[in-house]
Amino acid sequence: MLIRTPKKSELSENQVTEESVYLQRRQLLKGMGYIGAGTLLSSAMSSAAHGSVFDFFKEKEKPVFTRKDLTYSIEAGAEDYDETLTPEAKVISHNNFYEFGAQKHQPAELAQGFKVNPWQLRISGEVDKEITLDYDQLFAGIDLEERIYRLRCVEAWSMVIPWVGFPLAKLLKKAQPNSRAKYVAFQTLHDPEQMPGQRSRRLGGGIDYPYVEGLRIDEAMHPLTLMAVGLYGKTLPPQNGAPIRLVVPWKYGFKSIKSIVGIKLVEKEPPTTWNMLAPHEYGFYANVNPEVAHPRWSQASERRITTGGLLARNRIPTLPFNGYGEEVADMYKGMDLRKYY
Ligand SMILES: Nc1nc2c(c(=O)[nH]1)N[C@H]1C(S)=C(S)[C@@H](COP(=O)(O)O)O[C@H]1N2
Ligand SMILES: [Mo]
Repeated sequence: MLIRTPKKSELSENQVTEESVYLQRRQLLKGMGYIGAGTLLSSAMSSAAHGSVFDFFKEKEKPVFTRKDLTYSIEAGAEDYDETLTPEAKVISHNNFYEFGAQKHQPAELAQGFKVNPWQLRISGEVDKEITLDYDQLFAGIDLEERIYRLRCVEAWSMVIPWVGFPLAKLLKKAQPNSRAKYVAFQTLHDPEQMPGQRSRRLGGGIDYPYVEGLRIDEAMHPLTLMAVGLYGKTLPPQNGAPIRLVVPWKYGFKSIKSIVGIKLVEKEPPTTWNMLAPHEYGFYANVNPEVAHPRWSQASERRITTGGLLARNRIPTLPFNGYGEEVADMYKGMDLRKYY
């Protein structure tokens, strides 16, 4: 087990409980190889000391992955990841999800009533086969994997999160993109009744909703590009983008759009929310790049959120492509990354 666990003295009891339960499960998975997702999930849900946010799932929603035909595998490579995981309590309480408020603590509070079932995700545009997936079809026939990724927000903080999900490529291939499909556009749910930030410009940070994002087709098809339906071995909490969200680990966090209802294959570069809001500050590519400063702050280093609390402000250098350069840098060969920021 190469995952580094923080010293117990650095953690609150609550965090130790959650992480040790989680790490034990990983050990179990590693020993047994593949394991049924249902078994894993139900034992996790009863034994871990969840905060109140998980009452949402206990009471109102069944976990997404309880289907017996699914396998839940640890992606090769994740085991070698020598980083401290950000405690689950932090991952689910320090969020950017402006539809539920622009302050970090607001989504965990204001997203608790969020209904994710029924849900529909539609894949359309330049495809041979348009698809509409219902809540229980979101990963039909696709094995779930665990991927431990760094998440680097453009605001210069970062986390290390164990996601549960599958490569976006597997979903796109089902829709059979045609030769005109050069970009992929994504859209978050637009439901002002459920999302208070969409009713109030102040709460929603001045964004014109729905939140939209986009990738070039090669980025979308890259094996690191993930559709996440869970984290820490459990169903994705609403504040983290339930029931399904994108995770693009080499790009700034705002590319990783949450609670997706639409994926459209298109010919031209699609508009993206933060670029429309402040084009000189946020580009379409948004690859993590310590050498290109945000107009208002440096991107050379980041605050790694580990144990939380004011004393745990770990400043670490930011890596090009967030440390995933070996896998992704080739896609940007010959491009001026200062121009295409
Ligand atoms: N729909 C939507 N998706 C979003 C956002 C948002 O406000 N709305 N915030 C983004 C930003 S800035 C970041 S850093 C990540 C944060 O993901 P997390 O809360 O799961 O850590 O989500 C991204 N996806
Ligand atoms: Mo972010």
